Amino acid sequence: MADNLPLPVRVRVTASPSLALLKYWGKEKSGINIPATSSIAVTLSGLETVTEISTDFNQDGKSSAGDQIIINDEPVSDPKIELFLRYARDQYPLPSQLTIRSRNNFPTSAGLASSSSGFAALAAGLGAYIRPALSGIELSALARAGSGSACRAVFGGFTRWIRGSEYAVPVYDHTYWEDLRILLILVTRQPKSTGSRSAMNHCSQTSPVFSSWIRENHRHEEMMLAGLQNRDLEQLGAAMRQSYLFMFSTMFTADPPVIYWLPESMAVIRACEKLRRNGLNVWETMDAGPQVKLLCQESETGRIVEELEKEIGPFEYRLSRPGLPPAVETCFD
Ligand code: 2P0
Repeated sequence: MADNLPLPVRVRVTASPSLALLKYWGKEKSGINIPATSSIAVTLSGLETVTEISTDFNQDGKSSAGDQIIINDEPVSDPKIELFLRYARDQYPLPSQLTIRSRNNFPTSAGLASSSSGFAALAAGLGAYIRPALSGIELSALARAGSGSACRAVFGGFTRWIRGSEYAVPVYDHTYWEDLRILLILVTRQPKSTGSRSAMNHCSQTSPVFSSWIRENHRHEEMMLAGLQNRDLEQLGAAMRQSYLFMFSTMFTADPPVIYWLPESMAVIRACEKLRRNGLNVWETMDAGPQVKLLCQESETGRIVEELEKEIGPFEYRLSRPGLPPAVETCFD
C-alpha cells in the first residue's frame, strides 16, 4: 500500500481461522501471548470472520463515547477486544473512536478458532489506518497481542510460530498441498464452557505433565516439519495426533481437570481410528473445544464421510482446504 494514501473511512476484512496442526498451549512468563511451544497451522478456507471498521459513526451528528463493538449483530463490551484496542493505540496512532462490526459464518467460541480469525481480521482492519503500512510480520505481531493464534491467521496456507517469538511466519502458501482437505466435524454448536486462554493458563499452573509437554514439543515439531515438507499425510498426521493428545493430557491432569471432550468427540476419534485400520488415510485433531477436525486427501473425502456416517450416524460438517490470507477492502468516502 502506498504510504501517501489518505486514511479510509471504512474497512472491511474477511479472515479465516488458523487450525493448529502442532499446538500452541502455554505462554512465556513475560510478554503478551509469547508461546512456550512452537505451533504449525493451516489457514482454513470457507470459514470466515467478516469485520467492518468505520470512523463515520457520527453520521447522525451525535457524538458517542468510546468504541462501539458489535459481534454477530449484538453490541458487546468485550474486555479482550478493549484491551487489544488499548494496546494497538499505544503502539500506533489510530482513530480515537471506532465502530467495529464483526460476524462469523461459523459457530463462535465453539472450538473452531474464532478468536484467531477475529483478531486477525481486527488487526488487518486497524492496519489499514496505520502509516507507513505494516509488514506481514508487524501485522502478525499486532494480531498476537489480541490472541496468540491470530498471529498465524494473518497469513494464508501453512504457518509456523516458533516458541518465544512475537510473530508467526508463512511457510507454504495455500497452493502448496492441493489435495489436502480438512473435514471439520461439528459435534455441537454450543459455546464452550471454559475459554482457551484461562484453560491454557490453568494447565500450565496445575498439570504435573506440563513440563514434559513443553519438552516434547521439539520432537513433535521436527516430525511435523518433515511431514509437511514431504507432503506426507501419514507422517504429518502421526505428529498431529501426538501433539493434540499430549495437549489434552495436560488438561486431563490439571487440577481441577479441563474436559472439553463430549461422548460425540470420542465417537469420532474411535471411528477415525477404525477408518485408518481399514486403509483410509485420515487423521484427527482437536483444540480447546469438543469439535473434531480430520485431515485427509481430496480423493478419499467422499468415502470417509460415508464410512463415518455408518459409524456415528448423520453429522454436521464443513469441508475446508488451505485458505487465503485476509482480504482487506478499503473505502475512502
Ligand atoms: C492453537 N489453541 O494453537 C491452540 C490449540 C487452542 C488449542 O491457540 O490466550 O485463543 O488468546 O493467546 O489463541 C487457543 O488459544 O489463546 C489456541 P490466547 P488463544 O490454536
